[in-house]
Amino acid sequence: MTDEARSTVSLEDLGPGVVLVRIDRREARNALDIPTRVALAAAFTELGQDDAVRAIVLTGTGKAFAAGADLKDMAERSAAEMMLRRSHLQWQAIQACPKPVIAAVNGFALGGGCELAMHADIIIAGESARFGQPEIKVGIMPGAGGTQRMLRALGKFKTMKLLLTGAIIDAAEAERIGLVSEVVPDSDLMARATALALEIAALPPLAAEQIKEVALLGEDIPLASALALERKAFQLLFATQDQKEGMRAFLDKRQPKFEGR
Ligand code: CO8
Repeated sequence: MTDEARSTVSLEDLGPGVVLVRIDRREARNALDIPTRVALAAAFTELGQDDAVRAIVLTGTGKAFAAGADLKDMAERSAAEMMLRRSHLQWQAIQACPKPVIAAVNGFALGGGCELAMHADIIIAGESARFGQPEIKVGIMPGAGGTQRMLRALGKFKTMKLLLTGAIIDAAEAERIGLVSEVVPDSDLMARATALALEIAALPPLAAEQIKEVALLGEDIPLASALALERKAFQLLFATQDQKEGMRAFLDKRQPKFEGR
């Protein structure tokens, strides 16, 4: 990660196996400019390869989780300039992270910010969080997976209403329609996201990675293939020491000690 990028994305240890990724461009409501996106991609690539990391919490700073792509930086760009940014490669780095990711949404998650939250596996929202894909209001459309991830998460009719109106919804509504996993008081947000991450981090990490990979890949392939993928991954976990330890500990009526092997 470059020094410039480090200034908007920082990493912090939250306890055994858990790392916090924090975006801090608070003066721009954490708008995702290029250095920030490059830094996020680098962070997720680095953490995804680190065996000691078992769960990641992603949050913003101040009033926003992230207010979307940086409109100041995009307003006068040509289509060719946008293509040459190849920003899908940065998003892919987050999508490809094999570790469980929890988004702790602390405020506005709009446009690319809502899309960033939807890259996570679990979304915990503070009660003052706001979600939306307002791109249509500035003459564009979601470009980081919003049309597809939201459709898969919410179904057609909730998604199309949000995409076509650009409406911004509150955390309670987001929970009601299935866009977030859980809503908590703002003051409890980081404690709840951290506790959940620590809970997951204490579980067998190879099982967690297989669950994530199979659930996400399986969503887009025919059911019979997805079930076969699930079966193979299930069988593969019998090659791990953690499977032996988990089942023996249950039978011995003791706490398991998982090693991630
Ligand atoms: N880009 C650049 N600057 C921003 C952005 C943004 N998305 N959002 C806020 N800012 C800046 C403001 O310009 C302002 O700067 P300045 O002090 O220099 O005037 C500062 O942040 C504070 O903003 P506000 O005064 O507006 O703060 P409020 O608390 O009153 O309002 C809002 C916060 C509601 C978040 C408001 O700022 C807002 O509506 N922002 C724009 C939201 C938006 O339209 N997002 C979608 C952008 S398009 C997009 O994301 C496309 C994604 C495509 C692919 C993904 C690529 C990353």
